Parts: sequence; structure tokens; C-alpha cells
Amino acid sequence: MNTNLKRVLAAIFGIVLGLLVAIVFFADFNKGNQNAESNKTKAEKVYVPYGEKDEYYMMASGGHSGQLFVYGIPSMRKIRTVPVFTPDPATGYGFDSATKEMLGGFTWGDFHHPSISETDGEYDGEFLFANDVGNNRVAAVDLSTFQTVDMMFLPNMGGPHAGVFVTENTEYIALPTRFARPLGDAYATLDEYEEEYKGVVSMTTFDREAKKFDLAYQIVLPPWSYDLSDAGKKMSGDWIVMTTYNTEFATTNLEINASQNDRDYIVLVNWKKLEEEVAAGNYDEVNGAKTIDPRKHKGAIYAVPVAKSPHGVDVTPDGTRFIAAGKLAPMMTVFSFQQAFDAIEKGEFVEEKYGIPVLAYEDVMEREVDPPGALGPLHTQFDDRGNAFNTMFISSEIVKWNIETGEVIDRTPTYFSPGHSAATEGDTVSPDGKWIVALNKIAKDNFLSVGPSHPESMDLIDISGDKMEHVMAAPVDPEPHYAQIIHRDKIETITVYPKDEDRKNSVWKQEDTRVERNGNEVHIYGIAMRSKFIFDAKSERPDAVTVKQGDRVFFHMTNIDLDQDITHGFGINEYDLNFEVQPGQTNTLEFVADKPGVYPIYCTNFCSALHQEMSGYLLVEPK
Ligand code: K7E
Ligand code: CUA
Repeated sequence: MNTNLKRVLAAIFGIVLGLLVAIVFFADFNKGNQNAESNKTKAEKVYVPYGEKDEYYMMASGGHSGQLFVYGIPSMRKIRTVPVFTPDPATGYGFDSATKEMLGGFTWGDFHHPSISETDGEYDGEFLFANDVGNNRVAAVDLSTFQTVDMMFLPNMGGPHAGVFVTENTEYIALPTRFARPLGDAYATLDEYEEEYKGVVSMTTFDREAKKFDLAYQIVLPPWSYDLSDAGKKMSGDWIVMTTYNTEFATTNLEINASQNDRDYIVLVNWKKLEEEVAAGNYDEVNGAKTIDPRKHKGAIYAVPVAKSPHGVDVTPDGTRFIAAGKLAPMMTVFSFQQAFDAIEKGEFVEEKYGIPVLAYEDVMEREVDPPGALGPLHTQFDDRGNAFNTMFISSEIVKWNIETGEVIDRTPTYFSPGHSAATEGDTVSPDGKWIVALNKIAKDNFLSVGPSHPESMDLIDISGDKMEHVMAAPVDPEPHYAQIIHRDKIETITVYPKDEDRKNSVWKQEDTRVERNGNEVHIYGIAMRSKFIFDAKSERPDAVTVKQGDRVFFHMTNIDLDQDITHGFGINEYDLNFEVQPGQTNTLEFVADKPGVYPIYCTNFCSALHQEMSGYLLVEPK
């Protein structure tokens, strides 16, 4: 080949290569531009300018951390961790006397389902209820202070996983159990499972004035496992519905043995009727609880078959239907309350199980929704336009479909494996259809790596249009199972605890501070204020206390700084103790001074420029 030809070919090659590079460059540039454009719109949707606040609170359960996580929506910024079932050194929750007693000696909990108190089927923003699958407790968080104010241990339960959910006016906070156990802490071998083990539903009430739980009654059901349940609304307001699995009574290798039957059941309970039974004295007392047995109490408990091993059942905002999500059967089943009521009225049952009349599937089922390729439906949420949203654990997506027609409207991927999702005002009679947050079990490579175990992830999805739009993802500590999202206008917090001169153990004037000895009990009535502790104003050193080894010591501390956000901490060096008093609060720390020596006391919560000077001494005289 002559050099001229070579040059010509090289020139042509160069031009072609240049064009290719240009095309690729511009194509990429365009793609980048488009992404930048859509990223910009997404960013604008979640950006909350300084000085403004998020529109919603998201109250997410903290799973086996036993805590409540509070997030702002749409920014997805974490605002606070509220300790509920687990002691928290940072706030001294579980260290001061009141919260220590409330925790009942337990050091962990497994919180799955938050439920905000309701009035007329709307979140009223006063309290939030929490279930502890780990240690059979129910708790209430006061949403004016974001502090846990009451907790009750539930007898006869084996992990109240299938709650909490509240009835329309918070008449009841319901908690069905996950695992069957013999009643009253009795012993029975697993061979006696079918006869001796029971599935129990706890119906608790909450007195908002006294901020106290009460166990109204328990429903004793067959040893099926109950899964996430819901309360009826409006026309179905007197009812609760619960899914079951392991109706096979498997006692080992549940993975296989509890998935044998093609159908399990949805259990329908008329709580109003049972309330009347209990009021009429028709109950048995077991281990301190009033119990109702469907074999003795007719006309209030029914079952309807459902596709195998359902995980969740949710009542539509208008209260006309309940939707079961299949878990093992890849579909959502829509059931009609009216059809169920009609069948009950006519007395049309296919069989009876443990005294529970079973309705025919065809009689109650309205529609099966089976989007192709959508696998592992778990839970259902709603918008304001008649649509349902289902999380698909296995195919990692959210499916939006129309409740009336069953038509699938949209599908959007999640990153990855969502359990629940939470829609804004989603469990009320009027969801507002703005946002949905997918609560994913697996984050994989979404965030900076922190080693083999990753955080969970939450996807924020805009559901205000026909098409869902995935806007952003945020990491979250393990593990929010469920969350509720409430509009900020419904939450009214206080800024300081009101000054109450009659409050037990409180001291408001410096001259009233004192140390009282009663046998080997020493009570210190003290004040915490910027920037000192006063245990006894009359003493030469008001910020030092001397006790004897073996004394039982009570520090009753009142924070008299009635100013927003001036919280004082109270740590005792080497005594493994710390607690806090929020503005206007009185708290007590009780312990035995069993270690002789000199122990510095200091404020652990940065409160002023002289925070470092806010300290004192505990002197423990050797025996
Ligand atoms: Cu589905 Cu405990 Cu509500 Cu987790 S549960 S996902
Ligand atoms: Cu009080 Cu720091």
C-alpha cells in the first residue's frame, strides 16, 4: 500500500473515530443532562430549606432495638430515637426509678408495629402504641413529650406480633399472639400442642387521662399463628380481622410443615359483642386475665379461608373490604365485609373449627389480584383515590392497583425487599395520597459500606401522580418493620414540663433542697439548674452528698430551668449510673451505695457555657 493511500485511510479512520467519540460523548452528555434534570426535580421535592420543617412525622418501629425512630418526611432526616422497650443510657431511660420499674426488669424488646391513637378513624396525634414481640409487652408513647409513659406485661401470650392496631376511637388496642403456648405459664410438651397450646388475642384499653393501660379481656383461639391484623372502619368498625398461618399445628420445621395446607384462615371478631359478654360476666379467669373461648361464646368469632400463609390483612379506608396479602401465594385477595355479614346472617358455614364457624371462601371473596411476576406480597397501604399499594418482598417492588377493578396501574422497583410500606395518613379513613415509604429489609450496596452487615433502607416514593416516582433512599438502623406517617399539624408537643408544686418529690426553691435520712435510706431532694446541682442549699458544700456504704440512696432531682431544650444529665462516675431531667421534670435515681470511696457527679447533657462546671461529689464512707 502506498503512503498516500495509507494517509487517506488513516484520515478516514480518524474522522470516523472522532465522530464515534462525539456521538458517544453527546449521548452520554444528554443522558447526564436528563438525569441531572430529574435529579434536580427530585432533590427539590425533598429539600427542606433551613428554617422550615418537614410536613410529616414518620414514626418507625425500631424492631429488635426496642426503640421508636422518628423521621421527617419528605427530607428523610432522622429526628430522634425514643427508647421504648430497651434501656437507653443517653437519656437514662431505664436508669431512673420510674422508667426502670416500667421496663419490668427486661433489657430488650422487639417492636414491630406502631399505632397512633385514633378519633373517628383519624390519627389524633396524642399517643403512639407499641408491641413487644420479644417480651410480651405493650407500651404507650405520649406524643406531647415523645416519652414512653406506660407499659403493660401481657400474660398468656407468646409474642404479640400481630398488633398493635387500634379501633376507630381507640376503644381497644389489640394484640394477637404469634406463637401458641400453654395458658398461664403452664408446662405441656409439644406432643400436647393441639390440645394444650393456645393462640391468644389481648384486647387492651388505654385511659388517656391517667395514661394507663388495662387488659380488658383475652380471646383464646386455637394454636394457630396469628399475623398482622387490622381493625375495621365505619361499617366494619365493630370488627377486627386477623390472618393466620400454621393452621397445620406444626411443632417443628415450620418452614415446610406450616406450609402444607393450601388455605389458612382470616379470623373475624366482633369486639363489641365480646365486650358485652365480658360486661355480663361471661368469661373465665386465667392467670389474672378475663378470657373468652369461641367454643362457649357464639356469634362473635368467624373464619374465612384464605390463600396459604398470608402475612398481612388490611382494611380499606372506607371500611368495606379487607385485603389479605399472600406471602406464599403470589396474590392479594379482596374480601367484602358486606358479603361476610350476609353469609353470617344466613348462617351459611362450610364447617366449624374449634367452635369457630367457617364461611365459604367464594361467599366472602370479591376478587383475586395477581400481577404477573409480582412475588411475595406482604402488606397493603392506600391512597385517597381508591388505590392499594402492595409491597412485594421477593420481586422487590411496590404494585399499585385499583381496589374496585383490580386493575394494576403501576409498579416501581424498591431497593430492596420491602416488608411494610407506610403511606402518609395511610391507616386512617382518609389517607392523603402524597408519599409512600418502602421499608426495606436489605440495603446491599446502597450506602457507604460499614462491613458485612448493612443498614436497612427506606425508599421515599411520590404517589401523588398516576405513576409512582422513586425519589430517594435513606439508611435506617435495624429494623423498622412498620411505620405510620402523620401530618405535623396533628402533633402538639410541649416545650417544658409544667411547674407543679404538688408533684411528688419535686423541689422548686433552692431553700427547700435537703438531704433526709431514714434508717439506711437517704433521700436527696435536689435541684438541677444552669450550671449547678443543689442537693442541700444550707450545707457548706451544697453540691456534695455524704452517705454510708450500704445506704439506699434516692436522688430526687427537679430541673427548674423552665426553658426550651435545657435538659440536665446526671452521671455518677464509676457507679454505672446516668439519668436526665428535662426542663421542668422531676426524676428519681435509686441505688445502693455499695462501693465506698469518692465519686464525681456531673451533668452529662451539654446545657450551658458552664456545663463543665456543673458537677459535684458523692462521698461514700466505708463501713
Ligand atoms: Cu411484616 Cu412484623 Cu409487620 Cu416485619 S412484619 S415486615
Ligand atoms: Cu446541665 Cu450540662
